[in-house]
Amino acid sequence: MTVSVLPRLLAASFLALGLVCADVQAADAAPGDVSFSFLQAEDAEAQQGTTTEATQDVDGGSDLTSVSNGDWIRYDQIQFLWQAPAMFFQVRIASGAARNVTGTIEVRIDSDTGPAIASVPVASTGGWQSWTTPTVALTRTVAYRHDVYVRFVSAQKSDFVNVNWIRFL
Ligand SMILES: [Ca+2]
Repeated sequence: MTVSVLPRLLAASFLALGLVCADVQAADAAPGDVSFSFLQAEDAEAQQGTTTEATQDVDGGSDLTSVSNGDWIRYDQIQFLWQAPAMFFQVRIASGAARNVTGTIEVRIDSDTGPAIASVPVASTGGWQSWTTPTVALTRTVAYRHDVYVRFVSAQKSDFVNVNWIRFL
């Protein structure tokens, strides 16, 4: 993973410097953000069922919390560069869920009813502020502009995950 992701990150960062300048460093997600920048979970354009709180993660700011089955967030018109189509989905998560509580983070583009292009299984990370960063391969590469839907799925009713940010690599 590291061997394949690193050159892509460098290439994507290089392209970004020329194409979008200071936008890449922006802390807040906004419509038209670039897919490999940090898309803050609390700054999604739309959401259902979630709230935000101050995070204890290393970069500070806020995280998305009170996340349970059926909740979702949406980002509008995210730019996936055609020069470096996204191959991976990365999400910064923490979970203090009980041992019998698990869930999945599902990613879709353009519609929230199509096939998921990424699925991240979630179980307790040891605490609601014990952060980890799983990375999964997309089922296909993604380029150009798309709305991004992130849906939270669980067979249990309990909250199962906190999310600080997402990005695509
Ligand atoms: Ca955040």
